[in-house]
Amino acid sequence: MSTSNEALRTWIEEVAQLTKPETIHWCDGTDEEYDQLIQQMLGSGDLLPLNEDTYPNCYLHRSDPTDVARVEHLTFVCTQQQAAAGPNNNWMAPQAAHAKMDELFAGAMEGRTLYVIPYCMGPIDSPYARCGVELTDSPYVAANMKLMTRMGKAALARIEREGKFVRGLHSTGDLNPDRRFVMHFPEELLIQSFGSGYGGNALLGKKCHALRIASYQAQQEGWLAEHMLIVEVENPQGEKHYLAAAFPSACGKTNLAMLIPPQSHAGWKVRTIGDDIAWLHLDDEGQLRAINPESGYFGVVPGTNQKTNRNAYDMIQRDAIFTNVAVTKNNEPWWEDKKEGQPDIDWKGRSATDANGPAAHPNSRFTVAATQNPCYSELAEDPAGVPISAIIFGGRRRELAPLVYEARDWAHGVLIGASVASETTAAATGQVGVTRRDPMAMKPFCGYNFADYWNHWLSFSDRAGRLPRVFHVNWFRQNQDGDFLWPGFGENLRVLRWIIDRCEDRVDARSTPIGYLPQPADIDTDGLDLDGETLESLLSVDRDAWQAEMAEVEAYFGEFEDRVPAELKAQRDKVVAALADGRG
Ligand code: SAT
Ligand code: MN
Repeated sequence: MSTSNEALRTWIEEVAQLTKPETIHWCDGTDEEYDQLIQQMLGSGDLLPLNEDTYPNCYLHRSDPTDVARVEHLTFVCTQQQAAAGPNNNWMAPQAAHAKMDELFAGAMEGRTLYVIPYCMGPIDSPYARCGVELTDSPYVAANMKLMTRMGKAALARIEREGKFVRGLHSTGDLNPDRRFVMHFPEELLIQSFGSGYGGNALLGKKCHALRIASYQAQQEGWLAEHMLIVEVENPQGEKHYLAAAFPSACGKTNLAMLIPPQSHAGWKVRTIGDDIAWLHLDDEGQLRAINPESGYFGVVPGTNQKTNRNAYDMIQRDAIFTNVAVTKNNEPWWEDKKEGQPDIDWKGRSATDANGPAAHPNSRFTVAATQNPCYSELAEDPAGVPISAIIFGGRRRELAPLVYEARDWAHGVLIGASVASETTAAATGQVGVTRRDPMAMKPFCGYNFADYWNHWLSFSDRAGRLPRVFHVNWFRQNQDGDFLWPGFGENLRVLRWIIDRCEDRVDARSTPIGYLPQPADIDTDGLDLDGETLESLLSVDRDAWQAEMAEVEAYFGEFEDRVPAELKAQRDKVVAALADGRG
């Protein structure tokens, strides 16, 4: 294979000259090619077979123990002006970054195969989709890209038609953490990643392209690239709503996107459009529409069981790649809270009985094609996307944030999104469980200055006909003993119902300084083991704690100095004033 696109041809030649691969393989995206990649990795030991009877076509990949999560401290946005990247990104001057990366990539693919992976993010015929090409020496990346994106011939044809594409260069390198970098050059639509074979560091279509580079493109072109799931909720009368929700990594986006209605909710249907990323565009009528740029899921495995997420549990019984899980004596994949079997060998390949700590890595992952999801929505392939009724922000907060509340209007919603904070998880290297600001759950993923990004969000109120309503949820509120107050999982549908009822103007709400909260009676708790007092505390607003929160938000905004939009500050001041005088 080759290409009629000269820019692509020249780039591949340049990369080949620099990295010196033994051969070049053009990925065509066929199932036969996928099978060959798997066979080859089984031969090299990159993949281990799992029980063929109980887990057909499932494989285990063990990444290097130092390479198990995204590396935010080694991730850079390299714009000409440092201010364009903003305090929310590590920055390096493009020239310096290029020099550093050229040195690392020199000869890096000697004796290896260079895979050329043309891919399309979004339905192949969607005007909202965007293409890219990843060049990598990792067959694991090639196989994962086949599951996660529309990869191969059709994508290449679109690139040749359009001429424009994002370039991504990746090499696993020697996995030395001191020689590991994920560099983004938004102005050149270029990504370069060296020294990691793991998930978001290496599958460049995902966080690097579909979020960091795409957020930059979106600002220029007038749309939004967001860290959001997209879910379809259908009530027993057949009324459908599409919701987009942003939570930080490993806070349950995949679970919410695949929610199974509890028994108390017969007749309700929930279907998944996407579980991690949404691209949002205004259509000609001013309606915000969402596509999922991905075609597969790279989900957290631990905690997945028949009760917490039966859809996910079922869809990873076949045709899945597992990364860093443990295995049982029977050679089945095992993870904490699987509620089935016992670990024999841990994620590092050691006897699980000798290991202290979890047998599966807390950030171990599955990769599967989205079509394997029992509640997959065909609309994930609709070139026009789905109309969004509500945008939901959320974080992991032990205290403070109520179960659910609604913004007064779009601009207030932007404040709510910009103030999102969450306790950190194992999805990124670093300390777990510390609270950090994570605006729109985009802290690790916004490819430009957050202040400009908030401004871009605010600009939608001038352009859209009917904007979605904005909400905030918190499934993670705890009491003093550390017990969760809300049951979560399928029961979260009860909260989505309130959100939908608000969108349809079917329920009123309590006006509070932080926004609209449900009247307790409007959250259906029938059949839940949840007393009135607990519900009250789930829906309470502690004014002192919120004053402190707003002071923190002000200090956080201060990091962005005078670039912070005046409208955003005005929204914050309004909340502070309302808290102070007790107004609603
Ligand atoms: O970025 S990854 O793809 O490794 C997973 C995540 O953090 O959501
Ligand atoms: Mn994510």
